[in-house]
Amino acid sequence: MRARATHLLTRSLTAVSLWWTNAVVYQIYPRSFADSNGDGIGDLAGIESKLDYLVDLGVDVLWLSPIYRSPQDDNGYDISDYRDIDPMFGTLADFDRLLAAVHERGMKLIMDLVVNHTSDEHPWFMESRSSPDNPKRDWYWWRTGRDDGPPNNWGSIFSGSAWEYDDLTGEYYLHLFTKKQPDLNWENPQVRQAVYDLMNWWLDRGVDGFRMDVINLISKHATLPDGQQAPGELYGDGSPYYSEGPRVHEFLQEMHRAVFADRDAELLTVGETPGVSVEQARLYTDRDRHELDMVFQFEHVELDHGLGKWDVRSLNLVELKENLAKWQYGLARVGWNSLYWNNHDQPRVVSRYGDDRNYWYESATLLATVLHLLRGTPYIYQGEELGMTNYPFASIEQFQDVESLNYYRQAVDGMGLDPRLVMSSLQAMGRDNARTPVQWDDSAHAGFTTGTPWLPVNPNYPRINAAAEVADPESVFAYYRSLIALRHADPVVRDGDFELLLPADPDLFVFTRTAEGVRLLVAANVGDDPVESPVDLHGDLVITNYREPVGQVLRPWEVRVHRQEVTS
Ligand code: TEU
Ligand code: CA
Repeated sequence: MRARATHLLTRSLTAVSLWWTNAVVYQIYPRSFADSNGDGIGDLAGIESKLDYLVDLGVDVLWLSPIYRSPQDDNGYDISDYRDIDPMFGTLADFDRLLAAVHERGMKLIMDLVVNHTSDEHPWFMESRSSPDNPKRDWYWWRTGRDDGPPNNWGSIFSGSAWEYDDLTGEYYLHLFTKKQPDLNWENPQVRQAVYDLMNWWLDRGVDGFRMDVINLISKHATLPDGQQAPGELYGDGSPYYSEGPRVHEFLQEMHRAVFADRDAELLTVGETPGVSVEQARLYTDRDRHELDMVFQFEHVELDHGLGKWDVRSLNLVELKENLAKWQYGLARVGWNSLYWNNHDQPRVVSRYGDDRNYWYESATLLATVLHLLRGTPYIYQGEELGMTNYPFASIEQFQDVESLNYYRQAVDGMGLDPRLVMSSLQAMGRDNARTPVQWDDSAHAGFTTGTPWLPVNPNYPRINAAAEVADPESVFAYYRSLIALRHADPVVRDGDFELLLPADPDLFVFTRTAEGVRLLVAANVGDDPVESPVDLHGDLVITNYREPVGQVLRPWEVRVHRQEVTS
């Protein structure tokens, strides 16, 4: 009897203290969300004007992509002042007003913490580069060259070398991303303390936590050795020496002590950890290690990568099911999953893994259902709840994202690839697909701005827009609202044990969630042909994306969730 009582107590403590296990997070990319002053760029006042829309959707937490002062080389992921708002978004007073309005509505707000690197226009870097004996020289990774070239062969994640020569002092500095994003040296305790101070500054201001940008890259192997360089490759792969580095867990536990341990507010931390494995994710999210609440892993959004992001191949459903199940089983007892298809770096999932031409509504809602019925915390990216699609890019001139432009130059000019081939990769996978303005209504520029949007609005906005969908009980928006309500109402959605059925079936994604004598059966037909379900589809129909079920047949992109009593 005692064991059960302890178990129930633990579960109830879990339910209370880990509020975010039952929450849905909504990511806002501010520059593309809503423009209040007609300059064509989204801003804080624009966000504030849409809070009631988000309350109607039912989300619990808002994650804002960076709004700090920035030269915008990487759309704000290059920060030059962590304690100020970039004027294009507004002021600190605007932020305080937005935060109060979010809290008044019972929602929380987390900031995007980018501390693997700063902007090269941050005062810290300006001082560091000024002379080799500047007190902040060691706040970044400076090295002398080798054989008239960079200190090692690492390539930047955004193409080119990961090193930039600075003729002011005749040395190179490390930048895993653009040359305007120099990497901070986390080996230096002064750097770590400066980061903890700015985190405390924002928490003292009332924010409810952080999404932490590439937080698994902050610990480098201090000797910075060359990486493997395949024949024909322009650069070596340094990731074994900067990803999941030797001190990353030490740093995160130190951060927890310095920033979170003594706070009784209900906070949320989610680390963006490209390349992380399930085993490593358990270390990051194990409650007993006091590091992070959850992490974003990337395996399920790299299943269509061939030799890399730009070598696009079609998705294999069996691989997807196997991968999602691995993460469900892997974090079932220790840690917690984040659940996402979309963000500001990924193409729109209805275009990528769905069918945005022939089964737009059905595939958008099927993908939403299979994700939101998994165990973990779902993240909705702005416009995903409307079924927004990739943009029909036709020429390189239409792209704005530095990652895409750098890749195009390196591929075409540096490697002599066919521009048409490179363009097809960018059209499928370019980050600008996720960054076109949110489509609010069918007025000019979809109601995003009264000016000229910084990036064109998708021409399908007359059909796909919030005004039309909020009013339509059979819209993608209405479906997302029902999924969120289901998560809030049904404890089995949060707690239920996951089991994958029919793992080898090439068309059906079928799994169950079981807890407290109840089983939810999720059955999805991921394709264009009707399929007779080999699993008996019985029990109360909880949610579905077709009007009426037809026996045991799942029609194209049909998904059903049945509730069953568990007798055994
Ligand atoms: O992205 C980190 C990351 O893994 C990128 O390589 C991203 O996944 C890639 O663009 C996908 O092809 C984070 C931010 O989310 C991204 O917007 C920033 O550009 C990057 O870090 C640098 O801050
Ligand atoms: Ca604006």
